[in-house]
Amino acid sequence: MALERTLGIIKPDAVAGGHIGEIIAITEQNGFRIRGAKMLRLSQSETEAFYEVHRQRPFFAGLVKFMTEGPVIVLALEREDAVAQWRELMGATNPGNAAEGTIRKRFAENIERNSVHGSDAPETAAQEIPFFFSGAELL
Ligand code: IDP
Ligand code: MG
Repeated sequence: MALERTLGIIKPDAVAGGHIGEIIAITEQNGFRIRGAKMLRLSQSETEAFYEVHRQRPFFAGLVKFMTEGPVIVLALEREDAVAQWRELMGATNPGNAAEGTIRKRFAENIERNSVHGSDAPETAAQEIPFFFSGAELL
C-alpha cells in the first residue's frame, strides 16, 4: 500500500493538559512521520468552516466553543494507510467506547473533549491538510 497523509489535531483539552509530547511520541512510535506541525489558536470562523459538515448537529456550537478555547497543534501525518491507521490509533469518538491503548482512551475527557482529531477519509484529508498547511509547509 502506498504512503498516505492525514490531518491530525491535538485539541485544546490535550494541549492544556500537557499531553502534546506524549501524543506525538505515541504517533511516531506507531509509524507516522510528521510532515507538517504547528501550534495555533483557531478563530470561531475558521472552526466553523473546518467543521462545516457538522453545522446542523446539536453539538456544533459546543464543539466550536471547545476548539477555540485554547491553542491546538495541527499535524500532517504520513504512513501507509495513514487515514485508517490514525483513526484506529485515536480510538472511538466517545472515549467510553475507545479501545485500550488508543489516544482517546488514555487522554479524552468525554465525547466532546476527546483530545484529537483525524480525517475520516482520504478525500477529507485532501481538503483538511491544505486547510492548515501550504505546500511549502509540508516537508
Ligand atoms: P470524530 O472526531 O471521531 O471524527 P465526529 O463525529 O466527526 O467525530 O465529530 C467531530 C467532533 O465533534 C468530535 O471529535 C467531538 O469533539 C465532537 N462531538 C461529536 N459527537 C458529539 C456529541 O454527541 N456531543 C458532543 N460533542 C460531540
Ligand atoms: Mg470526524
